[in-house]
Amino acid sequence: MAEIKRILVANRGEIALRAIRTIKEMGKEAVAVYSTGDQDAHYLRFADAAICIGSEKSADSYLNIPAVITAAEVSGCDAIFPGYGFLSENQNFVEICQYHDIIFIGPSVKVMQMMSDKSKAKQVMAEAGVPTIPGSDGPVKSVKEAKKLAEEMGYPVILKASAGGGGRGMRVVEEKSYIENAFLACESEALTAFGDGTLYMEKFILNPRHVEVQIMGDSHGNAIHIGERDCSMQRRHQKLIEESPAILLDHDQRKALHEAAVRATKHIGYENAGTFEFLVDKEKNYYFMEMNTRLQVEHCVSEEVSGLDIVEWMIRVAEGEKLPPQEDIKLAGHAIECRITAEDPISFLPSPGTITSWIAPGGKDVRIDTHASANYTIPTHYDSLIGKLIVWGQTREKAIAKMQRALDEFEVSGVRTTIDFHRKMMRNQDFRTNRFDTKYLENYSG
Ligand code: MV4
Repeated sequence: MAEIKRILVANRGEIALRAIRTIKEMGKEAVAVYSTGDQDAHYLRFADAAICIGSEKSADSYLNIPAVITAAEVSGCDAIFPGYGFLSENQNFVEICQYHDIIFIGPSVKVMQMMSDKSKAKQVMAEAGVPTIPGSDGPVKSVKEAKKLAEEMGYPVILKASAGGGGRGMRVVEEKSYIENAFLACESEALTAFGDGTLYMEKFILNPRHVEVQIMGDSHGNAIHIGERDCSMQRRHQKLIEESPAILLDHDQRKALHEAAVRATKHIGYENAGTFEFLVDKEKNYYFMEMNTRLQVEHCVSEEVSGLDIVEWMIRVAEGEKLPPQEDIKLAGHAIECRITAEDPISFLPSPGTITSWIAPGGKDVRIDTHASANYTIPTHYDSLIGKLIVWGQTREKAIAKMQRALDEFEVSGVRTTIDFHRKMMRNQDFRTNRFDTKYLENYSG
């Protein structure tokens, strides 16, 4: 048990603010870091100290390991909170933290490494008795091998880069005549993008749903789940709407999914917060897809249905505390999150600029996680997420009604935002009646 007193928040924007809030509530000190692009961000004032770590280019600041470590050292931090993106899944960074006696608030290098190799991760999950998508047993090493396997499995198949993930480095192959070109192109793209051309193959699941389970493990070997999230409403691998629970699952399917995720967490000795991503097919079969070894943007919907503060538990686990037992995690009601980005609500093209007015919704069970406000200029160097609107209701219908009401109150001028997209979606019959999958927004035109 090592009490953490001062935490460096190695991130920016809404997630930096989200972490600072919990750190302060825990009676600890928060040290923010910022790039020159974020020097006017108002959340920096909420931290106990703020240190400039470089220019607005991420590589010079938020991804600059020596700058981040130096900031932690000079400010006397005993731990680093990584958030999502940036250094959150950088194994080298975790090792360097260790070397400097700084606690990395996240999983061990060992499990990060295991899960970052997507082909290896699948094999480990199969070992743990978690269903995986039918496909190659490990990497596919040649065109010849790919042809033979695809023939046996039947088309369509999907080739995936072992070093990829999150939709990067994939190729769907519809039939035999495309396999050779697809394999060679996918291999060379993977080599360029990740420095590793290793590929594996799976049966291509048509129009799946994306369901993920929030898990946590502690240093005493305990593992719990905090329910699941449906993240099928996405566009070009960018999630737009997330909700918990995933209503497509019945009680028994949900229970089996949760148990598989907890089994997997224990099997790999996972410590801290993580997410197991699953594909769910038409017959409601679920298959492990990949694991995210970090806090995710959409963790808030799990917080709203469980009442837990996941960031608080990440810190407590890093201090060596035991997690509460599964029986104490009571999931209730329905939570929905709409991601608000500075993008055109129809084309989804970035809409940079200054927010001239910002009227945010409120009321019971309405949560807004944002670093934006009136007069805020959105820096162009980072992603376009300017906030998350999260609501809770006793039922999905009530949550949708609340989200609709909250979105109708939300007024942002100066930049275009996805608020209008979400307004339409809350009224969309397919969304309301749960008739959508991960392909839905590809064919959607408003
Ligand atoms: C698949 C698939 C269908 N079949 N694998 C996309 C993200 C990456 N984690 C894996 N992805 C997919 N893998 C098999 N065997 C379809 C996708 C996929 C997808 C998955 C989840 C959410 C949105 C998606 C959008 C397109 C493709």
